[in-house]
Amino acid sequence: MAEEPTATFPAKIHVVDSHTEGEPTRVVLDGWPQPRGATMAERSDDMRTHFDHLRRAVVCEPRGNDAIVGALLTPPVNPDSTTGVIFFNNGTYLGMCGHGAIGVVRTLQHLGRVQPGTIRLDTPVGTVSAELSVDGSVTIENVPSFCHARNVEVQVPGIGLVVGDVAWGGNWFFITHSTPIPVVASNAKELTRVTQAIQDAINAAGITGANGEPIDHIEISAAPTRADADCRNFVLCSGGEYDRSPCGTGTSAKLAVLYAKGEITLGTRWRQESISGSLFTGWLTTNERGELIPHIRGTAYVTAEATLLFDPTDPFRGGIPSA
Ligand code: PYC
Repeated sequence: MAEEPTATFPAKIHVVDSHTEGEPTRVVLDGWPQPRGATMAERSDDMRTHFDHLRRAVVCEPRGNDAIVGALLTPPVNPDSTTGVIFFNNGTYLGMCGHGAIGVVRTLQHLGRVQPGTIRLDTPVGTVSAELSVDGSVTIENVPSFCHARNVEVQVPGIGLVVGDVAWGGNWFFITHSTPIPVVASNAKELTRVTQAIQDAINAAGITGANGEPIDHIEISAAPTRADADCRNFVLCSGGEYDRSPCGTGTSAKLAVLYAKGEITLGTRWRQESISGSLFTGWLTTNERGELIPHIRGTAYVTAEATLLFDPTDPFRGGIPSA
């Protein structure tokens, strides 16, 4: 079993599960020791160092699955924020997570902790504001996003030359239109293989974000299938699983690329369809520093309240790491 000899497990962890436009989020309410740090980035590092076994135990099989994004709630670091949140998945930790932020807001509403209005979430990459509407939809005002590099070429073994744009939307993305197969749900396994090959080629070629950060999300943009959408995507996430939603940080990165190419202006409504057929609506504004601020609107639904148990005699209590 891949469990550290010193790993300790609580008896119980309480979670609330939801899905945002098809993509699951598991919010950890209590039972998990709080990570230490004055900033959310420090807390995320502390979580990686001291509680990585809990990440696996909470989101990997047998309690979870590869698609789930976990969200640990912490006290906020800014006095006017509602909560801190650290997102994690089957493989690693995320800077931000758009679908996850929408799931957190709807979970807090479900628990009676927030009402329609503005909610502020502190994340490791900055504070995100969310507007919860009376109809249950949530609009995230994301961290500043930008297009870092356009028309980046990478040779992908078995596929050939792939050209894409590198952009930041709260995570780093390589966004391409190149796809050897149609972007439809029945091709999800093959699209996962293709995007993983692009991910591996990008790593091998040393292509990174603006300050050498690894690019860990690959997004294919294709023609929409819905009449009310502008584009359909397939997004490979950092844990190797694909996003069932249109990906909030991926849509943010896409908006920054479209703006850099002069294909949208500030305020243009962009309707991003997912591989599952669900939709986010996004648009850009600028802040006082002239940075691009993506706004992403979608809806989440609570699916479960659960108590996770950690039987000391269970050989798989620490989860089964993803293959
Ligand atoms: O919605 O930003 C997002 C996201 C990232 C990974 C999975 N979902």
